[in-house]
Amino acid sequence: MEATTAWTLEKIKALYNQPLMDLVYEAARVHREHHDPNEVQISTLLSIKTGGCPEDCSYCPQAARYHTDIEKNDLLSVEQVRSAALGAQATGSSRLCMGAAWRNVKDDADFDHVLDLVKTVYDLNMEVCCTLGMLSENQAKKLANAGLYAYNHNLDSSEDFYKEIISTRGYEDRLKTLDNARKAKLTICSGGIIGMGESIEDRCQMLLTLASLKPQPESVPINALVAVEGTPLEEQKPVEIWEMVRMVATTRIVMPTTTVRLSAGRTEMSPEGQALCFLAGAGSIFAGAKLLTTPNPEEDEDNALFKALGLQPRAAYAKAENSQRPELAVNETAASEQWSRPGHKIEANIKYKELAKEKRQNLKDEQKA
Ligand code: SAM
Ligand code: DTB
Ligand code: SF4
Repeated sequence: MEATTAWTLEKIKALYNQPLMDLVYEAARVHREHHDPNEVQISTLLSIKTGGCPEDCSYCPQAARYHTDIEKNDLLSVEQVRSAALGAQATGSSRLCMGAAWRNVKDDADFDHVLDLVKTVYDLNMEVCCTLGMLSENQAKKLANAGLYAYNHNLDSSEDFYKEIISTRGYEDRLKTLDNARKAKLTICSGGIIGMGESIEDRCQMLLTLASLKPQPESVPINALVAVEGTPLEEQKPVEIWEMVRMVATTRIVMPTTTVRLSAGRTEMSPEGQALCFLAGAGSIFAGAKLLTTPNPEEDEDNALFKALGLQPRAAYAKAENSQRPELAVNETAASEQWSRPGHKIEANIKYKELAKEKRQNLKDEQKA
């Protein structure tokens, strides 16, 4: 099935609800048509400004109005970010996603500082992603010029259910920000959370909205709710692995070229459960012992899993041909050859980064001309 399929809610629900083996088989087939099934993109999250957020997202430990046990932090310095990025890169991450507990981006000194942070990570030849809340087209352009590659802004659920979990902003605001990011030619990372009490229909409706974006998002994170004490959703039961597999597989089928990211909630998943998600089309994870404020599997655990499954890390910019910035793409075959020797990933990454740097320099020169 092509990315151009006209999906409807009924079609997506039928996919989601079919016998699991049929669903996984179909998803794995689509995955192999568009992606290397033995490759995983590793992304590291870094909270650059933690806690104290004015919004009321019911799931979020960083909302100021809930009493959660998190350590609040002002914006991290350039040096703190550079050192975190280098650490992430040395362990195989090709992307750094910087998150701020903001409702929206403001045109102030803090935003100028974030632009410096983006430049810093870009100069390390990593894909740079930010998640900073709502932003204008002009702000998106400034981020793109600083070297931002992707903007993460989740729809979280269906428009109907969204009203139940957040009252301080609307679904339209989310869509508007995605549009602003698109206008700045950023790639889009947008997905959602399951396990908040939403129905299967809500999940499928969210997938329909994402799949109807033109073009579809380059990456879609699927989070399982981390029920944090002190938030209104603290009592939610953990999501069953079968729900996660169904959500990943359905996402895979309705957005065939997208990278589906297994996001929050992996600490509750067994290695076998995660393997089933990779089979069903997940092609990326967030690595590192911490997500933004909550725990994530340790690096050793993930490495053991990748080794057991024979998964290789994906190099930075290897999927740029699927994005709005095809000029950044580096030959994928060359990339996978470089990554094909286990134990040589850092050396390979250096060679690969040289290629990517050259491409980006060309792009900058073109922009100046
Ligand atoms: N403030 C910005 C925003 O809301 O867009 C960026 C940071 S916010 C923490 C990024 C995303 O993290 C949210 O959209 C949500 O999908 C996810 N998230 C937050 N808390 C979560 C939780 N407890 N469990 C799962 N996902 C969560
Ligand atoms: C996404 O979809 N999940 C990540 C990232 N995008 C920003 C965030 C997960 C946060 C989980 C709760 C926490 O650690 O605070
Ligand atoms: Fe703020 Fe983002 Fe958390 Fe909502 S999800 S409370 S906007 S940090």
